[in-house]
Amino acid sequence: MKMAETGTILHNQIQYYEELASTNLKALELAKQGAAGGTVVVAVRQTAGRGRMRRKWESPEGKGLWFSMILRPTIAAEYCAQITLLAAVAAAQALQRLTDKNFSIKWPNDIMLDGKKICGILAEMALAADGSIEYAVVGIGININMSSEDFGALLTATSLYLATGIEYEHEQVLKAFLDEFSLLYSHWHSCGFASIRQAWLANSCTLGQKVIVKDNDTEIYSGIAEDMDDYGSLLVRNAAGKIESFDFGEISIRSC
Ligand code: BT5
Repeated sequence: MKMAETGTILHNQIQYYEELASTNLKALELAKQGAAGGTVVVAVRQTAGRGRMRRKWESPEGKGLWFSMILRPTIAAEYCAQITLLAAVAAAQALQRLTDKNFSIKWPNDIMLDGKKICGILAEMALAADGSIEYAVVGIGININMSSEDFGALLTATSLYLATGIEYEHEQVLKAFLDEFSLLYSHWHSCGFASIRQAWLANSCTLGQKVIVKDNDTEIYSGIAEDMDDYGSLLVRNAAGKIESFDFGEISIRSC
């Protein structure tokens, strides 16, 4: 794997906004205009926070950390899914350091605590003509001070406050994440995916679980999640013993 970017995420390249439709949209716009790799866009509130497949991401004012990073790795598009996995490991490790709680990763992009989602990741890429990644935007939502009332009907979510009773500062959580991500990103740059894979496996709640693989909400495969291959694809063994690998779509897991 070859990457030109040094892998350093600069803490002084953070742009703060009171309100944005979506930090991912803003970061994509800035990246298109030539913003440097390492730029981080943070919003106090998002009016149209996005999940995958046009899902909504609840991002009320001041209750969580809603931000996106612009990355400019020189990397073949086949490796792009690894960026989400890397960000998931960074988020799980940063939150563990901050709180001493055990967070787990649900493939590919959810950070879970006690079976509930506390953080979601949305990576979006623009490809260059030669098929490499021109830039990537990695958007991350971490629920910090949301209460049960803030979640309303969203019963599958939790926050740092609900889990610990402590009101964490947004700055503190952002710094913890960027410290962790910077290290992993530069390690990935120089040494490849192997150790990120190990860290992902160590933090995963997906392996050994019965999973249903869906593409655009349509079930396409089911079985036991057995392993992650060297590229970051999930290996799933079905009832007939056949193993398929998945690096796209989404996984729905019965218990995590
Ligand atoms: C994700 O999508 O989990 C990616 C979320 C990424 C959000 C960040 S915030 C900063 C940046 N700017 C953006 O516009 N987005 C990124 P997905 O796996 O599709 O999960 C979406 C689902 O999570 C929804 O359909 C809800 O069920 C659930 N959900 C929505 N808001 C949530 C929240 N605050 N906490 C936990 N779960 C939530």
